[in-house]
Amino acid sequence: MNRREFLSTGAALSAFSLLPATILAERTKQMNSTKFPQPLEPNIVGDVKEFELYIDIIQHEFAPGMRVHILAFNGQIPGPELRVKQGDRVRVKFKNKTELNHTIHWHGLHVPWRMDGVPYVTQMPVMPGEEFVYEFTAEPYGTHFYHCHWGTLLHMQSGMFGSFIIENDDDPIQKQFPYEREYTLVYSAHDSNFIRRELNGMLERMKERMYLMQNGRFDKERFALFDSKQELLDAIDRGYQPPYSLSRRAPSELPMPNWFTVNGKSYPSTPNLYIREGETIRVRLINAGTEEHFLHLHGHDFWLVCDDGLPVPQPWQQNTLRLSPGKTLDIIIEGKNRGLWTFHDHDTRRVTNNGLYPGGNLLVLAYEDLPDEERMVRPMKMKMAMQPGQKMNMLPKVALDE
Ligand SMILES: [Cu+2]
Repeated sequence: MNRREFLSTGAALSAFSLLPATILAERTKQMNSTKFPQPLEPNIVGDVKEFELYIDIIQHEFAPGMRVHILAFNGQIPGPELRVKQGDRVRVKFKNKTELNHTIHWHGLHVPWRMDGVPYVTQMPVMPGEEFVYEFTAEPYGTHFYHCHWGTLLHMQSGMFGSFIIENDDDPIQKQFPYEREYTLVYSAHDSNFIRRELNGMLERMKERMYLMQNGRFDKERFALFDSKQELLDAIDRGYQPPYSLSRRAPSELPMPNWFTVNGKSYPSTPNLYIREGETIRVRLINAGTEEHFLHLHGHDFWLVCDDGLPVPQPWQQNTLRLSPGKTLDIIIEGKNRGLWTFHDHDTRRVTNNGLYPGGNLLVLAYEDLPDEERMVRPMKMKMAMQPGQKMNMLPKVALDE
C-alpha cells in the first residue's frame, strides 16, 4: 500500500467510526467505560487508606496495530486512578519490578518533603526489586496526578503517570454546577522511537552495572552515579568529566513526539465523552506530557471551573483552552446542543498518528439520546457510486501548479 492509499484508508476509517450508529452503539458505549483510568481500591488499615502500586514493563497498544514496550503502573497506562477524600491518611506501597530506577512524585499535593519523590533531593531512587512506602495526608482538594521523577524525559512519556483525585463532600463545583457524570482525561505525547532506543540502552547499562556491582567492580563515576551533588562537584574538581560535557546526545536527538494520547490511547482508540441533552458533565483534564495542548470543543462554550485543582474565583466560558505541561484544568460542559462534536487539539500536529491525520488526541462529545432519525447518515460509498453507463463530465484535478 502506498502512502496515498494509506491516507485515503485513514480518511475512510475516520468517517466510519464517527458515524452516529457506530458511536452510539451499546457495544461502543460499554467498551468506552474501560477507556478511563480505573480507580484502585485501597486496603483500609486502621485509619489509613493503603494502595499498592508496582511498576513493570509491558507491551501497550496506542492505536490498533501500534504496539510499544512501555513502563506501566499496575499494568496500565495511565496508572490506576487514586481517589480519596480530603484529609484522608494515605499510604502507597511502591514496588519496583523493573531493572531501572524510579520514584513517585505527587504532583500538586502538599506532602511532607521526604515524601515528594525527587531522587537525591528527598529520597534515594527506588532501585530494581526494591520497595518504598509513601505516606501523607491528602491535601489539597482537587484534580492532581502522580508520576515518576527519575529520568523524567524518558520515564514519563513511557507511561509513568496517573490521576490523583482528592474529593470534598462539600464540593464547591458540584454546588455551582450540579453534575451527574464526570470523566478524567490524561494527555501525553510520546516519541516511540526514542522510547524504544532509550529503554533498550538503559536496560543494557543497568545489566552491566548490576554485574559489576555483584563482582565488586562497580565504578560510580563511569555510571554518573553519586550520593550527593557535592560528591559530583568534588569528582569534577579531580578531573572527572560529567556525561553532559561529553555531549552524549545532540539537541536534534531530543524526542520529537509522534504519538499523542488521551488516557494512553490515540484516535481511533480514544475515549468518547457521553452526555444527554440537559445534562451537565465535569471533565478533569491533566497534562502529563511534554507538549502544550490547545483543546477546542465544537458547538459549545464550556465553563473553566478549576485551575491546578483550585476552584477559580469566577468560572468563565470559552471553547478553546491552553493545557500546559504539568497543568490540570477542570471544565463543565452543559448538554445544550445535541449531536456529535469533536474535542481536539487545535495544534493540528497533535491529531496525527506517526505524522498521518486523523489520529492523536481527537475525541468526541456524543449525545447518547440523539433521536433515531438524526442518527441516519447516507454512507459515502452509496453517494459516490456511479450508475452503469453514467459519464463523468468533471474530472478531478490531481495537481495544482506543479
Ligand atoms: Cu521511573
